[in-house]
Amino acid sequence: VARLVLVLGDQLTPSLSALAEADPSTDVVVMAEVLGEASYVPHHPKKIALIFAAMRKFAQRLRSEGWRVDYTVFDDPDTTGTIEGELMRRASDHAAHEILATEPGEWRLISILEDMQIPVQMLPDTRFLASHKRFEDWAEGRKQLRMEYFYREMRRETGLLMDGKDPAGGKWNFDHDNRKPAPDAITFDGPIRFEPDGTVQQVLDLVAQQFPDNFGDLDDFWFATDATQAQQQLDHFIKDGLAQFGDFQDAMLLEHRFLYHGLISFYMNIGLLDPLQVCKAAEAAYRAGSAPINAVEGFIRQILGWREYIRGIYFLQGPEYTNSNGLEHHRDLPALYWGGETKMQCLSKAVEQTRAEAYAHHIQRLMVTGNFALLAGIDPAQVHEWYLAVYADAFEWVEAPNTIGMSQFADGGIVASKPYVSSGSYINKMSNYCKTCHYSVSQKTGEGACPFNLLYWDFLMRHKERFEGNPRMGQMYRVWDKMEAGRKETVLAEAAMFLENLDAGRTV
Ligand code: FAD
Ligand code: DLZ
Ligand code: SF4
Repeated sequence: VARLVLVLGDQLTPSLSALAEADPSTDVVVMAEVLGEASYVPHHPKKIALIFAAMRKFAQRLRSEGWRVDYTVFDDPDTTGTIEGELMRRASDHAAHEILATEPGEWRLISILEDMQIPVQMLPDTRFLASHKRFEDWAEGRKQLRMEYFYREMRRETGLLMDGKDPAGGKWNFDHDNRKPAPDAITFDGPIRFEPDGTVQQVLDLVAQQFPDNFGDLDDFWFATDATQAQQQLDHFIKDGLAQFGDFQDAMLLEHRFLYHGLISFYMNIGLLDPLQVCKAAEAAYRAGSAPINAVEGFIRQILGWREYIRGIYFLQGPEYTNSNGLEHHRDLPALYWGGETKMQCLSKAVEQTRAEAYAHHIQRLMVTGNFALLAGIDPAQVHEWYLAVYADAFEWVEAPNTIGMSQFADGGIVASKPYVSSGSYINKMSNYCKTCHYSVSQKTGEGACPFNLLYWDFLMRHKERFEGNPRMGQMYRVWDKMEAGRKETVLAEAAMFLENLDAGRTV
């Protein structure tokens, strides 16, 4: 009797646990492009296209390897429109009474599978370096879940960048050498732009027709849509970008959307690249002398450390995590996040490139769009839905702890030990945005003052009780204390005026 094997749009890995458990001679793979998954947030059209195109190619690959794949295209006239509906339909076609699945990366889908009429055998997702049990064991009994300590254990366990018992280069973390301001010239050309083939073009036509109103441009689609192409992008980055990754990982430039970033999160997240192989490729570059330790350690830390840690937090915290609102922020997400006009150059550019590419790099997400949302007191659930919608690499297990936790501090400090807030000076230091901005970053108050400068103090004052005692923030409260009373009043009044304009939908 056939069993069904569910393969989701972000599970496109030949060694997927559900496939490994199944028998190609009797079991049937179920893959489905469905409205349910394509509309739980208004995904960027490029994200939908990436997933559908990669799903179609993965199904072809499975078929060529001897699997029977029952594949639902989005416009199938008989579609039920949901994963559970399609599983039931296929179960009745094949008289199947068992489903094999690999645990989805979202509580919503896990609970749907758990509630199915047909028994679902949910297998662990083994495409990660730390299992749930491994992370739980690490977290057990700790007062604070600091990524750095988890990362060191992962280094020891995997042997990545280890010289015997010691970390390669003599230190666990080389961040001290990283994070330089933007350079004048960029020598890495970013993503390989894969020309759409027949399959991709069909998907692009479909997405254009079915999702005409979603935020985001579909034209100029360059993503890799199979494992071979994804590997080419990785090789390209390791060869030409990695060496400078560390130095400029926090830099932002008007003219360069990609700088020295890997552009591989989407591929790892949907299963086209294996994170351990990515780390090994980076380590090989270090061992061969083609990339320095500060770059390679920094890069491996993002994947072996942050990516695994973030996933651990998502599953440790449970389904309610996305409702966290520890700072009680309730302002609606302003229209500028969806491309509404703004005079703030940094936000305008970050949103513009997000609309064009379904990509922004970490510091744009954290210190521009995230920082502004946090300073302005935006409802973290709305911020979370925005990030989940607009980035091609966004799946809840990785997006939510980054947004709710790291960026919005809404989880009360599980992921971040202090809120990632800054005035305009940080953005000015790391980018060239301010040079051509309507606002003046050096101006603290008055007509034309950078809004980040006002909102920064407003945030600190709103949450004085909570943060004044934080050792890493106390110094900023001392600066405020020393400020002249009249000036304090002006700052807070101007911040209030700015927020009033924002709420009223005026262009700010
Ligand atoms: P690089 O800069 O080249 O970094 C290499 C790899 O490290 C990335 O591909 C990624 O897999 C990993 N990585 C780096 N930082 C993180 C992190 N904080 N968490 C997890 N992995 C990390 N990343 C996602 O994959 N999906 C998301 O939905 C997502 N949402 C985010 C939301 C916010 C508010 C913030 C601040 C960060 C978010 N990130 C997310 C993390 C990070 O911004 C992206 O992983 C990175 O920008 C992807 O681009 P890249 O491949 O060029 O990365
Ligand atoms: C994101 C996404 C989209 C847009 N569409 C589909 C789809 O049609 N079919 C599918 O199987 N998966 C899709 N996905 C990915 C799922 O939403 C993802 O598996 C869950 O969010 C869990 O990470
Ligand atoms: Fe952003 Fe302020 Fe700089 Fe303008 S001046 S780009 S608003 S930080």
